[in-house]
Amino acid sequence: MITLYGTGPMFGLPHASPFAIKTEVLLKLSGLPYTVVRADIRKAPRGKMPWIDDGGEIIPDSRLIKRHLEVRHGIDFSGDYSPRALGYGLAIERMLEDHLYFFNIENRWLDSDNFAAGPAQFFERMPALLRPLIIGMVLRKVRRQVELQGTGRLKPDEKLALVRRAIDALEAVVSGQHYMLGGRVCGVDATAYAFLASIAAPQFRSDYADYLRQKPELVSYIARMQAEFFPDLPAP
Ligand SMILES: N[C@@H](CCC(=O)N[C@@H](CS)C(=O)NCC(=O)O)C(=O)O
Repeated sequence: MITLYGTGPMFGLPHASPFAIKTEVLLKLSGLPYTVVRADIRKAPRGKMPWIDDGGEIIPDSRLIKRHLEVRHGIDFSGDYSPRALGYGLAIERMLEDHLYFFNIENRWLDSDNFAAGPAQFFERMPALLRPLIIGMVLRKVRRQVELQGTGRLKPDEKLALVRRAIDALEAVVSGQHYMLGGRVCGVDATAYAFLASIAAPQFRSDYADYLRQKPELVSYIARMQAEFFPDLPAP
C-alpha cells in the first residue's frame, strides 16, 4: 500500500497542491492501491508536498514519484503515444509546473481576498498570537519565491499576457481531443488536469481564471478529467 502525503480535498479540488493532484491521478492511472494522508509540511523530506511512502521507501517530488512508479512497479504512463507526441507532452508538463504554477501561487497567496478564501485555512489551528507572525513569514517566502523565479517582477498586464499565451497554447493542443495528446489518457493528463483545475478553482478570483473559463475546450477537459478521476468531487 502506497501512502500519498498531500492535503486531501480542499478548495473544491482533490488537493490544495496541484503537484499532489497530479500525483494522485498518476496513482489512479497506475492501478496500485494507495491511501491519502494529510501532510505535515514540517515533515516533508525536501520541504515540499507531495511525497509518498512506498513500503517504507520515501519518495519526494511528483516527477520522482512518477519515475519511481515506472521503474519500481513497471507502470507505463506513455499511453502508447509516439516519442514525438510524448516530447510535446513533457514540454506541456514543464510549462505548467515551472511557468504557469508561479502565476497561480502568487495569485492565490498574495492577493488578500484569495488568501482569505483559501490558504488562510492552513493557519486556522495555530495559536491566535502566533498566527499573524507565521502568516507574515510564509507570505514573505512566497513573495521571495516569485521574485526569484522572475514572474513576481512582471507588471499585471505582462503577467496576464503570458498566462493567456500559455492557456491559448493548451487550448490549441486539446481542441477536438478527449485527452491532452489524443484519444488515450497518459501521464501528461495528470499534470494538465491538476494545474488547469487549480487555476480554474471557483474559490479564487483572477483574470487568469476568467480567461480560462472562456475556453470551452479547456473547461470541458477539466470537467471530463474530474468526472473520470474524482467523481466524488462537485463538478467544476
Ligand atoms: N517539484 C515539486 C514541487 C512541489 C511543490 O512546489 N509543492 C509546493 C506546494 S504546491 C510546496 O510544498 N511548497 C512549500 C514550500 O515551498 O515551502 C514536485 O513536483 O512535487
